[in-house]
Parts: sequence; structure tokens; C-alpha cells
Amino acid sequence: MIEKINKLLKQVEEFRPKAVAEVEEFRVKILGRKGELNDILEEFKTVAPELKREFGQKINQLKTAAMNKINALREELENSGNADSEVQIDMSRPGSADEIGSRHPISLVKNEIIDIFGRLGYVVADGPEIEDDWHVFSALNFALEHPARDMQDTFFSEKNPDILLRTHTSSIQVRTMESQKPPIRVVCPGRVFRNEAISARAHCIFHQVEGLYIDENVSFADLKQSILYFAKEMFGEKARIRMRPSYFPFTEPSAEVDVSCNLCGGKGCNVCKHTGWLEIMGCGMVDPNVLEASGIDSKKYSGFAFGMGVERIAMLKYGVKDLRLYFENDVRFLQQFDSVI
Ligand code: 2NM
Repeated sequence: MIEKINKLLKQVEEFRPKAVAEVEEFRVKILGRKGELNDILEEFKTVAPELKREFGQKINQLKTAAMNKINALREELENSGNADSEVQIDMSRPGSADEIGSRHPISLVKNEIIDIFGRLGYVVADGPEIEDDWHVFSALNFALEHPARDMQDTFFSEKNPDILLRTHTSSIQVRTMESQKPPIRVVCPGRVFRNEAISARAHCIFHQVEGLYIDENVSFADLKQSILYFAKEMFGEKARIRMRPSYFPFTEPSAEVDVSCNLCGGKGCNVCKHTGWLEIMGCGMVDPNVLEASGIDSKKYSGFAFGMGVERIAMLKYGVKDLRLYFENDVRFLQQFDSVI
């Protein structure tokens, strides 16, 4: 034990640190809770009574020497100024990697939708989130008593009932039709707002991408093939689609589009509720009333439109079960969608 103490005394004596951090490391090694001194004190308990005095003095000598040395070195190094401490940076130490963020899955899927339609010649159009009744409802053939105009479904301005938060991005398409001549080929991504209770499947703010194509002789066959192209690009070459008749105020005829379930390949599973199909969007031929309301000659031109919820597409693509994950921004969720785009 005496030998061990002498060895440590020698170490204390010869200790020549370059930086304050080394002093602290040394202090922990000698005087720390799990340090050398405590080991010795533990051993001291078993020393014969007649040797306790001598050993005790030796231990105190070590403790005092270590504390004095450490305090002196600390002061010396701290006072030695910046110029010196800069020289003492260890340039050979590996750097710490920067943490790089990742794109939000909603942005990834939104951008992918835009890219797919971009390859078909669609350009992005933008518009305001705070809209007026005309661009959200009236120009889109919504009857005055249509339930979507209800306070229960739409956020209206308290001061002016003509001002509201858009409930779909079709309002951008109305603005496009008002300001451009056909041919028109636009995709309209954006946030939309609905007065709904929040649950695993619904949120009062969500993201949509809607598309609009207007030209001479645009047919339902063009619509169907465009949507099939989209489904294959988004869900894989094996994807098939089916269309079910539906109703929207702004399209006639209208359809709901299903894609074959990419998880079970159409055999039936929990996600597709054993139907083999997943609903991905609504679409239809733009109602002539809508074209005329925006100043487009419905005798000369026809067009199709479609709309989809980005959260829904992202849930189906990534197998996310609860919509709320997209809004909570828990990095453990978000980091699973690593990307450099
Ligand atoms: C959908 C479904 C069907 C749509 C229609 C229009 C417009 F402005 F051209 F009339 N924009 N978007 C449309 C059609 C949207 O979403 C489910």
C-alpha cells in the first residue's frame, strides 16, 4: 500500500498538463468518487491498528499534495490567456458530426406528387390560404345551402362572413382559370382548413394537392390514364386503379379513385380492410358551370380535375396509422424519413 501511495505521489509530482480539461481528468482519477484515493481508503480499513498512524499520515500527504498541485495547475492554466490555450487545442481529435435535419414526410410526398405531374407537363400554382366565398364555394358550383358552407365545417372570419379559410385548394384553380387562357395544366399544393374534431384520421389543418387540365377535347379517358400513370409512379409499377362513381359540386361526372393495396398486393389485409383497395383521391370532368364562372368557354373547352390529401397518401405509402404523428414533430418519428432532397 505504501508502494502504491509513493507511486501516486510521483505521478502527482510529474504531472504536466497542457489544458485545464486534463487537470480535471486527473482530479477525477485521483480524488474522484471512484478515484485512486478512495480505493486506498477502502484498503486502509483492513490495515493493522499499529500501522494505522503511519499509513494515515502517508495518505494525508498524498491527498494534500494532489489537491495543492491541482489547484495550482488550474490557476496557472486558466491565467495563461487565450493565445496559449488556443495552441493547446488537440488538432488530431476527430470532429463532432453536425446533426442534419430531414425533410418532413408530408413535404417529401407533396414534392413527389408535384414531380410526377411535372413529368406530365403540369406546373405548380399557388394562392392564398385566407380566401373569399367566391373562390372557395360560389365559383365552384356549391349551392347556397350546401352543408360545406356551414359554420360546422368551415372557419369563417367573425367580422366578415365573406372571408374564410380555404377548405380545398380548388380556389387556386379558380384563380388560375380566371387569369389564364387554356391550355391550362396546373397542380395546386397547399394547406387547407376544416372545422373538424381531431382524431387518428382527421385534423383541422391538412395538405392537399389538386390538379387541373383544360384544353380542347380533354376526355375522361385522358383523366383515367393520367391517374393510372400517377398511381404507378407513386405506389409502384404493379399498381392498378379502379374508379367508382361519386359526386362533387364542381365536377360531372365525378369519381372516387382506389389504388390496389400495395401492402397485400390486392389479396386483402388490415390496411385495406380486406377489400384489396385503398381510396386515394377524387376526380371528375370540370362542370361547365365552373368553367363559365371563371370565364372559360365551355363549348370550346373541357377539362378534368382531381384532388388528394397528402397526409392520406403519405399514410398509405409509409404505413403510418395515426395522422397526428405528422403534426407532433417528434424527431424520433421524423428521422425515419431521412432524405437529402
Ligand atoms: C377533387 C375532386 C374532384 C377539383 C375541381 C376543381 C376545379 F377547380 F377545377 F373545379 N379543382 N379541383 C376537384 C375535383 C377536386 O378533390 C377531391
